[in-house]
Amino acid sequence: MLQGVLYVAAAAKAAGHRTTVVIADEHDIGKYIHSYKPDILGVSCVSATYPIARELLKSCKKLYPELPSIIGGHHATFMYKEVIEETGVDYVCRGEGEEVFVRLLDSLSHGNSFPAIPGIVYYRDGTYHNDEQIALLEDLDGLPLITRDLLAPGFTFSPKIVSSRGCPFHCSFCSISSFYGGSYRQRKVEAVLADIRNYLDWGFTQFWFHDDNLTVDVAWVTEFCNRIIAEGLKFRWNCMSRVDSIVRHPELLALMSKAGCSLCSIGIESGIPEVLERMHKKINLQDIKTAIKILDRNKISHNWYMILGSGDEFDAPGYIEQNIRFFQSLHLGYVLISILTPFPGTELYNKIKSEGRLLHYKWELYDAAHCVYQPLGMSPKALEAYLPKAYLRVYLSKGWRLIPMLYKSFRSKAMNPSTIAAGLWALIKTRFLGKTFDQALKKN
Ligand code: B12
Ligand code: SF4
Repeated sequence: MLQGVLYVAAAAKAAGHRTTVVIADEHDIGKYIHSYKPDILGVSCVSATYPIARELLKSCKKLYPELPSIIGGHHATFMYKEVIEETGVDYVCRGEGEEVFVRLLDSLSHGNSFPAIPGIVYYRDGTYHNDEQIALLEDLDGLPLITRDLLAPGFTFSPKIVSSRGCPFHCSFCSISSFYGGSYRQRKVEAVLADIRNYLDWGFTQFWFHDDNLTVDVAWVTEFCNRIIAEGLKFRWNCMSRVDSIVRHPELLALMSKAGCSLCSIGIESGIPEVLERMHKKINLQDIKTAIKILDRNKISHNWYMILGSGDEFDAPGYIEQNIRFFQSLHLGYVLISILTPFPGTELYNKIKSEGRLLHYKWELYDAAHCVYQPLGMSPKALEAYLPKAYLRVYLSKGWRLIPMLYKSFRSKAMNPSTIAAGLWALIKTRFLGKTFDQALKKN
């Protein structure tokens, strides 16, 4: 369940509206519309799942022409013109939806279907209205609590924590900085702890931080951890961090471990210094090795992201091999390997598009398992073929160390065996059974 839509639903509920969140496609949305009789249909997606959202919106427009609809998320924010044109959706939410969606509901309830709300885009009389800016919240402390009752019965609820939004870095393949206009905003420690206490009261003991980069503000994390320890709050938590923060602040990792952090997910992306430089990653190979030692020393499991491809002349077999060899050489935890994908809103997308090297707009293939651009030094298929090979080589290079690593992670609940099994099954379906990403996500 995408967290963003839950936040939007929670904000609408807090403003006095009735909301229900479901996971649906064009085939089963009808039954929810019949049961809940909504006044508006809100949809969320990323690029890879946009085709599901598109078919759903198109079929709803046909079957329920009077039902207004709105879509949000990163893909819709950057591709709003195409999205409106292809789906017939009434509104696109560009940016954060909590405030602007509630303002739209108010306008609709007063009979105004074409309000001037920056970020709520609609097409009328040959013009896109309200599309000049991406809506951002001024203050994250007013964020509502995500509660189980937002979901329709039968959907599983696992609470996530968002303590900040945005990131001060500008990695070329990531849409965070353009989505949040380069801003980084935090909630107060007390507000985050209040969410956590609520979830603990309901019996949850394990949380994922959905922050893009939890360790941006060392003072914030230090205060947060000290409060957890002082109040004796018992729970495990996982987060996303960066190599440079870990190396610069090893003492912070020791404190995070003491406060229950069991897993850090970190983007290494490449083992080639020039590629890291061009990605604006701002990390170096020595620091990667040091960060791993610090995490191991503090008994925090680690999960590393690796990207095959660079978008420039480093897209050649020799460099891909060099990249894989670097990952094989590391004393690693989990490794998640992606094919470089130019997502809308990123510097990479603009570059590849302006060079005429985007192969197509089959968004279901923008799943980081397919190559959707023309590499300079090899074929797209040859780059894709490295994905299963890289997985095998990187994991087999760990040999027997894989067994204690898996055992430790399962015991500490840093990794859930069923999530790993589902991930592997989706990988097998996309890579070896010829399924697209959205087909792989479906149960049958
Ligand atoms: C956590 C996360 C995941 C988790 C999701 C778990 C979950 N249950 O949500 C996992 C690991 C599963 C995941 C998977 C993937 N992810 Co991801 N993920 C994220 C991450 C880091 C946080 C998401 C989040 O909770 N954000 C916080 C919420 C509050 O923000 P939000 O979702 O944008 O929602 C706000 C607005 O967009 C808007 N909004 C959103 N929907 C709607 C709907 C309506 C009606 C309205 C009005 C407004 C609205 O209002 C919301 C509240 O402000 C984001 C980065 C980010 N900061 O968003 C990447 C991100 C969303 N993921 C991304 C990608 C590419 C993927 C994968 C395709 C990667 C892959 N190789 O498989 C898959 C796709 C999975 C899928 N089927 O959707 C990209 C999307 C880019 C794109 N254009 O597609 C992002 C932006 C990362 C990036 N830097 O590029 N992801
Ligand atoms: S990849 Fe991570 S560090 Fe880089 S801009 Fe995105 S969120 Fe920030």
